[in-house]
Amino acid sequence: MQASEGEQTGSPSCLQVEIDLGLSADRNAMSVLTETERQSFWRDGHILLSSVAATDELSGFRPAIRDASLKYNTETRNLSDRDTYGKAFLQVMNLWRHDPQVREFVFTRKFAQLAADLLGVERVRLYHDQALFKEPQGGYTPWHQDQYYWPLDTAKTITMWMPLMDINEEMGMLTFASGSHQHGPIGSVEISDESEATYKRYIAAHGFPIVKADTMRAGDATFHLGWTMHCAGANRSATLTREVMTVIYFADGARVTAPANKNQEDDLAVWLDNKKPGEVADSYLNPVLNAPEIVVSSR
Ligand SMILES: O=C(O)CCC(=O)C(=O)O
Repeated sequence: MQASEGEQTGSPSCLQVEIDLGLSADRNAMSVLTETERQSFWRDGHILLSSVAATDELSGFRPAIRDASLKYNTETRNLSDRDTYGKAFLQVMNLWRHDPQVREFVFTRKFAQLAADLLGVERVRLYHDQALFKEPQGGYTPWHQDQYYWPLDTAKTITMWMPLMDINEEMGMLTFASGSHQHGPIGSVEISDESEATYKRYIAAHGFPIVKADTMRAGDATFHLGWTMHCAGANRSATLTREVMTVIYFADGARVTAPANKNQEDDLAVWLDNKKPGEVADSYLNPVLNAPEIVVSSR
């Protein structure tokens, strides 16, 4: 994301909230956010929270996530043979279905409760998880809006983006156009050179502040809404892979919409078990993750 990084205006600091949730602490529901934090999230469309996972416990999950993403990765081309999206990261999804330890991580109730508290809803469901490993010298992640991909009738969708290692700006920091979610769907374009150009133009025209952290510790996390425009820089490290795990949630009760594009058709089949438009998105692939007991039904 060289061009775009050049465009970024200094580094306005993300709102940083000091909380230590710790993976092994009480998994019962608890509200840890203030109204001010929730309001800033809805104003900006994103928030950075410190120590969402305790470092020592996260380090226990890191090898499982790394091993599973290597095992299930299907990208075999050299970086130089890939398009812009392909260069951005190795993307391996729904690892919770393959590995019990990764499932424990993805099903961490506190992550889901934070997502629910930020959205201001009682319960959230899983859309999918994804490991996003940006290889050494991996390319930038073009500007985009996630919800372009999601056939859901709610804007109450949220991604938790958590580095599994300490990262700095040189390794591909997630970068937000603050307030851009308030404009809803713009451009209807998938992640690509075209989305980079389209959203960059739009962001410049509307003067959204560009916000990213300089550094993040392992276990810190950002949360962003589905319509928040965002991108990430290239990984300029010659040796280090940027290891990030994400979990996407949506408000319980959301219904499936008729797919608006081919990507939504694919998402409907793969992440929502081909529910029909109008049906509640509550398939076995979409358990409620902040309930006292997480129920995963089989098909
Ligand atoms: O990790 C990245 O480079 C981009 C992540 C992203 O776009 C997302 O999680 O929505």
